[in-house]
Amino acid sequence: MSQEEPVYPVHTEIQEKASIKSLDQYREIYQRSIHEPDHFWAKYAARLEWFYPYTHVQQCDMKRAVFRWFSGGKLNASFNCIDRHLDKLGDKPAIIWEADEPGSGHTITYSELHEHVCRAANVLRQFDIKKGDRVILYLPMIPELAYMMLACARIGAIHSIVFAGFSADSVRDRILDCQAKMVITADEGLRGGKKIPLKSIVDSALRGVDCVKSVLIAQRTFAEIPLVPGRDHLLNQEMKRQRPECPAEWMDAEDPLFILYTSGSTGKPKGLLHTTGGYMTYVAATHHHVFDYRPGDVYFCAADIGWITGHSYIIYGPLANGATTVMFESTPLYPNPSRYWETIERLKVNIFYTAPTAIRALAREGESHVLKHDRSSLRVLGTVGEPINPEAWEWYYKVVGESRCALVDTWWQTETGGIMITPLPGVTDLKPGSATRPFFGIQPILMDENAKPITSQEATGHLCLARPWPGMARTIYGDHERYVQTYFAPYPGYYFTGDGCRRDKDGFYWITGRVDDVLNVSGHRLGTAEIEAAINGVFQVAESAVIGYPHDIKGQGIFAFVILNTEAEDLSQEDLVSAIREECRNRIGKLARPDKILIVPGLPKTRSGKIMRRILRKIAEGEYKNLGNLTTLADPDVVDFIIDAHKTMDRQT
Ligand code: 7RM
Repeated sequence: MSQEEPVYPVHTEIQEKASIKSLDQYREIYQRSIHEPDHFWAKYAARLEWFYPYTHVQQCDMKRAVFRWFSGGKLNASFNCIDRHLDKLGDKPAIIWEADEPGSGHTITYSELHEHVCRAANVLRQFDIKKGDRVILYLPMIPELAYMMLACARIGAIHSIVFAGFSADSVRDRILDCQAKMVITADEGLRGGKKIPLKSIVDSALRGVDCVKSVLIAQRTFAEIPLVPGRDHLLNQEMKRQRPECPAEWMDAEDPLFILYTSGSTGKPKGLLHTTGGYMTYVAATHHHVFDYRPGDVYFCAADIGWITGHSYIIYGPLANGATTVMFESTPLYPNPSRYWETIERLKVNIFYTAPTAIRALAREGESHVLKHDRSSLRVLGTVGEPINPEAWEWYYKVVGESRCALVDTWWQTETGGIMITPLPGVTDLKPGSATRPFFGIQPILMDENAKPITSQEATGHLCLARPWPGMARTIYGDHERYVQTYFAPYPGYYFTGDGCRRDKDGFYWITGRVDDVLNVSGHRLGTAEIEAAINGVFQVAESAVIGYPHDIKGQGIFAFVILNTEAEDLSQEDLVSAIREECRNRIGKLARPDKILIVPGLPKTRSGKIMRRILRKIAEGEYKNLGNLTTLADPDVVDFIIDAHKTMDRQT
């Protein structure tokens, strides 16, 4: 018996003015995008300004994992985000910087953005940054981050942004992996009233590193910071000295735009490489249709630019479309749980995009914080990063959106560059918890256990994509073989997403979560192997196994099962737990600290030594029976020991 889910129909007022106005129109365009992809994507590429035309729309081969879009064509991402809007939109706000203290930020018009980015680009040149050089940006959510991204793009340097919550070790790993020549940081970050010593973290990260020749420092708090002579320079002083003009480099469509690191199923993060023409075409098209962006709208994506969501939907997509984009430095709870709604009221935000984890955290605080503020400007709400549970969806839709806004649950990945499965505001009837239907040109396929595409409408399987799209990452920087192995080897001829998925009788897609060893904690990707490596770095630890378990706010919490060294049990349980959490924080970052740590005498392993995580996941959920077939375990008794330990832990907490 299939249970009837509630369906929320499209709002006619939104539909009337939307760029795509009906399901029939969507279907017609979708069919064309699949049958004549070159014609379809050429139309969207034409929305950008090109310095020189491309020769082929695409030269792609899913079997060999070779992808080229619009190659031969020349363009510049920074020019497309700024210069081409100057005639008509020079005085229009490009970025509204919403600083940590409510209302203390400022607005940057397109002309001002042009001036800042040109000066910043000239600073990069002054420090010998050339086309193709890698620049690490380790910055908080301040305008300088936007300036430096666009400045890199302007001169053809490749930026790699490292989220400002990552540790010195993580920064160092990324610097070394891409052999960065420059690091740009700030004296301190400021978030929710708390300071983060970014410059000092960079100093630690750079110990023993010789590829980095210079460090530029933006001043956010004007804290006293020591400068290394010859290496460190204050960004602001350097920008002042430069001319406010800088020609945009002609980049090939397939020249790299940026590298962004993300976690995979091994201990080493992958540097996904995105290129210029296809990426820009894709983020501009999706930003326009998915958010039903209309000229004059104030658009607010609350993500951090350190993640792909911020790259594509705070900076490149919105600015390519000449939008006003809000850059938010603070947190949903600072100074109180009204922050988003107060900001939306003050800035008259029309489109708001955030993560399910934030919605759950705010729903818990009660609706009074929302109702206090006028949200009548809102038209479209969005979510991204993880599956949204129907309860949180309904709260967002009804309480925040007053049941009159469209709600787009957008599924996509760092690898995809832009939104892939999503409702469209004027098109899609909504079912809470479903990302609904594919965007134009995207063909989802569900695979069965035998690696065969499932042809029936209703199905559950591993989510693959059957066709290339312009926004896809082209490689893993410095490790093309890993790119091929991770994404194209599991299902030859298809891109494998790493997600599980269900398709219902209406053709709606429901993402069920990762099927590999990647966790999604508050919408952030973390590899279990990365966390295990950090835990194993604690002297007393012999071995560990990390799994995700359902968590009310974070979506997934981190559960670590830890075996101790027999000769090293000289720490109290409490000290050991804090040592492990501290190590995770130091090696990766705060977000990698386990929520639960359980010391166990052994782990459930097969005779070949593979940890059976399925058993650990059940025990973590308090499911001690129905653990499945245990006969393949090397030592079945270990399961009872772990269950006993877990029972004791549950009694204590
Ligand atoms: C944009 C982003 C990607 C992983 C992906 C999924 C999960 C993202 C949704 C979602 C269900 C969604 N990039 N995911 N969006 N799951 N519904 N709307 O988050 O590279 O950091 O993560 O996130 O598992 O594979 S990411």
